[in-house]
Amino acid sequence: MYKDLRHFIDLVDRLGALRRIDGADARFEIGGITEVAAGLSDCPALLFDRVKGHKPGFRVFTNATTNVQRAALALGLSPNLRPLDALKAWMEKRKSLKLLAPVAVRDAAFLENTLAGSNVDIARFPAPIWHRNDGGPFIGSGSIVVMRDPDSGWINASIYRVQVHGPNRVTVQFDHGGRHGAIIARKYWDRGETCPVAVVHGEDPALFIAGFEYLPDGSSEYEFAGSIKGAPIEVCVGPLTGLPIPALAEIVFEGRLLPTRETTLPEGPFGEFTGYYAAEARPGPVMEVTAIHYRDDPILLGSPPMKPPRFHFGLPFRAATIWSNLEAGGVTDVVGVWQHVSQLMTVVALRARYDGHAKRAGLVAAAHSYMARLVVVVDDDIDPSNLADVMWAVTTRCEPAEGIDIVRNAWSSALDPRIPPADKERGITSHSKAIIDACRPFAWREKFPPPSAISAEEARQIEEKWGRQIAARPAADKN
Ligand SMILES: Cc1cc2nc3c(=O)[nH]c(=O)nc-3n(C[C@H](O)[C@H](O)[C@H](O)COP(=O)(O)O)c2cc1C
Ligand SMILES: [Mn+2]
Repeated sequence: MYKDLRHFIDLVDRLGALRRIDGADARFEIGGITEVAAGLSDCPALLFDRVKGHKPGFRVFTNATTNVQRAALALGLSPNLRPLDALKAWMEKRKSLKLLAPVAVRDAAFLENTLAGSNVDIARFPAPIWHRNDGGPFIGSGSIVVMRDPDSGWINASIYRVQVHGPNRVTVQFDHGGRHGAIIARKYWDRGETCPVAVVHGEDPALFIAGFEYLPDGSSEYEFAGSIKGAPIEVCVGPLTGLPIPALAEIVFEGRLLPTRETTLPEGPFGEFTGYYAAEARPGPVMEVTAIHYRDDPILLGSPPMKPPRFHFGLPFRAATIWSNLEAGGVTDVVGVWQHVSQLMTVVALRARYDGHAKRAGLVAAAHSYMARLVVVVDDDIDPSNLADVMWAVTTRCEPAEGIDIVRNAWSSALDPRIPPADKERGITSHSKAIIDACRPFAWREKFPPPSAISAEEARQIEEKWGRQIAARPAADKN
């Protein structure tokens, strides 16, 4: 298992999946190159150095986990698993994870360099303007924000975007008041205090994953990341905030989050994972950065939201959670769950055993599908990770007049581009979901026309025997 982000980058390099890019501009170019690379079928990871106007060695790493192989690597799974097998392996590993408390160490790599007081200057670091109409540079696109609950002492460390506003000022964006970071900050503010906070950039990939997971309040992302790795996260006390900070992190901001009653700055707009700008600039909570610590030749982990199907994670982690929810709820015979279009569509594959089984699965999956308007249930001969296969089932096994149900006022978000502006102004953040039953109708499934294609097993045998000849191109292919 990798030790930190640098080690992970080495492993990616050894897989042949790393591209080094020198001389790009943090203004639009790093974002543009990241987006183009993420659209390629092999979707390489990128390490930017010699960023225009910045010291050599001050680097940005993007597309860290955007394909199946690197998402598996970050989870400590074999990078050679096929997509659905990798997701299943994660679902099973996740179920059996034992939370591992972090361990305190005295010395931290991030303390190699410190800028404090009037020397704090965020502009030293190449913070990209990721998309053309963003409100400014975002140094935190995949960075974790660390806070301590003042009542219980619980440490929360999850991902919220961080926009740069000046040499020592950033904003932190909480999507809604239920975010753990928002709940904790409010407790300090309600007592008339500022909230101690650390923003950790260039964190361990296991922390990047943990920062995205929905964990119950009181449960620390540090513990979850430690359990992914099978070794506790090493933390060192931040000299200014007293917060425990991952010792091998690349860049650390320490400071205080100011009460929004007194101080805000316009946050956003920011290109979202739906492929749109969901909102204009809005007042956001301000962090005053009182110290910056960084390793020699620091690496910023950047993970800009991009137009689907590009997504931060090449394995749809939340499909693994839905799969577990189905099992925990007693829905048997689920053989796969996947999400397409950057989480905006959920597919469940199962072996239907009784009438209503598929709909039961569809309803549970819909309940847990954040922002997804489409939930599809398919038979077990369909690979849910293969969108072409899924659409074949939808177009041949589902009679729309019978097989599509609409659930209204269901879970979405203010980021949803299709909620009318007037509704959003009234506080509406829900939408409707179509549950598409694309399984063979249960009552006459035995009479359903049999598929004509060869089985997956036969296909593999043919591949083995004839594969080289199929793949060979004629030597004189002039067309
Ligand atoms: C790359 C990335 C960027 C994210 N940006 C934000 C953000 O700006 N604001 C937000 O509220 N959630 C954001 N999220 C989602 C949260 O990190 C995620 O829902 C997490 O579970 C919230 O943690 P919490 O339950 O501790 O609040 C982002 C997730 C990822 C992977
Ligand atoms: Mn949390």
